[in-house]
Amino acid sequence: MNIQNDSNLRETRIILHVDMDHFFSAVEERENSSLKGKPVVVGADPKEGTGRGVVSTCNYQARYYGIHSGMPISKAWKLCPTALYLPPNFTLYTHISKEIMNILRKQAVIFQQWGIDEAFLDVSNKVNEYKEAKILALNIKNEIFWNVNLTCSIGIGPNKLIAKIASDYKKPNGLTIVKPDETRQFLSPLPVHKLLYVGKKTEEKLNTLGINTIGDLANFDSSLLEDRFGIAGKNMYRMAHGIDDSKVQERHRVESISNNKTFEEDTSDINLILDTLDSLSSRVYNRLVKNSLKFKTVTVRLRYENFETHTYSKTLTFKTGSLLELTKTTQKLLRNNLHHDRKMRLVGVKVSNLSATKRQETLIKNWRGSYGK
Ligand code: TTP
Ligand code: MG
Repeated sequence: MNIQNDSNLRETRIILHVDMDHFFSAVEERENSSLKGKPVVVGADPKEGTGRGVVSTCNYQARYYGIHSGMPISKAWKLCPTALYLPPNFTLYTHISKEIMNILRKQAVIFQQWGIDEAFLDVSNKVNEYKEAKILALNIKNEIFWNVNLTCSIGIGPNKLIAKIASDYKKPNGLTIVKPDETRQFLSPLPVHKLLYVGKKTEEKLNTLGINTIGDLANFDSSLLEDRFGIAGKNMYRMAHGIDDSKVQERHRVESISNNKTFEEDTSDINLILDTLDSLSSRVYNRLVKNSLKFKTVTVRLRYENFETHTYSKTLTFKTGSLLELTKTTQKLLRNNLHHDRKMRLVGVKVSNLSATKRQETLIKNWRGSYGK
C-alpha cells in the first residue's frame, strides 16, 4: 500500500466538522436558565435508581461524575442522584437542529449533515489556506451562538476523518486545526476508538495485539491486520495513517417510494391484481423500513390494455409506517376505481409525503409511558 502518495493526494482539501456541545442538555439549559451550572441528564426516567433505559446525553457538570450517553439511567442515578433528570423533547431538538443546519449550509459550497447535531463542510473552494478556514470557523461559531444561543466545537482538517476527530479533541466550545503535515503527530497518541467505526469490541481485539494508540496501529503490519480483520483491517490501517478519501456529499431527501409491475399478459383476474398490489405494497414497505420513513399519501397507478393510465391517491389524516394501513388503502383505491370492462396491463404503488420515523419517537413513548403521561 502506497501511503505517501495517497495522503499527498488529499492535501488540497479543507474540511470542517461542526458538532454541537452536549446538544440535548444544552437546549434544555437554554430553555430554562435555572438549570445552568447544575448537572443535567437527559434520558429515560431514573425512577430513583430503579428506572430502565439509558442516558441520551448530559451536560459537562454531569460528565464530571462519570455519566455519559448510552449509560443505564439507573447507573447515572447512582453516580449522581442530585443531578436534574429530564425527559427528551425531540420535537424541540429537531426544530433547533434544522435552524443550525440552515446556518451551516449557507457557509459551505458542499455540505453534509451527519447527525442531529453535526455536519461536514467542504470549504476547499471558499478558502485558500488554513488561516482563512480558522476565521471562517470562528464566524460560524459566532453565528450559531447569536442565532440559537448554543455553543459548538469545530475541527478543521484535510479530510472528514481528521476533521471529525479534531472537533471532538477540545470540547466544549473548542476549535482544533490539524494541517496535513500535522496529521500523523495529531493522531499518533490518540486511543484507537477515536477512529470512525472502531467500537468497543474491535478496540479490545486490537488491544490484545498490543495496539492501543492510533500510532501503534499505523506502525503495525498491514497484512497481519488484513488477515485478522479482513477489509476492515485494511480500512483501519488507512485511517491510522490519516487517509480518508470519502467526499462531503449532501444526501438528497427521498420524496417518494414506488414500485410497478407489468403483467406477463394483460389480465382481468381480480385476485391476481390484488395479490400483485399486495406484493408491491410490501416491497414499498421494505424500502420505507430501510430508510426509516413514514408516509401519509398513498397512490395507486392502473394502466389498462390500451395504455390508458390513471392514478388515484389518498392522503391519510395521520403519518404511518404500517404495512396493514398501506395494503388496506391500496386495495380500497383499486376496488373503488377499477374499470371491469378492460384488462389490466400494469399496476403500481407509490407512497409520498414522507417523514422520518424517529427511533426517538419510540423513546418518547417509553418515557411518557413510564411517567404515566
Ligand atoms: P453527540 O454529539 O454524540 O453528543 P453531545 O452533543 O450530547 O455531546 P458532545 O458535546 O460530546 O458532542 O450527540 C448529539 C445528541 O444525540 C446528544 O445530545 C443526544 C443524542 N444522543 C443520544 O440520544 N444517544 C447517544 O447514545 C448519543 C451518543 C447521542
Ligand atoms: Mg455533539
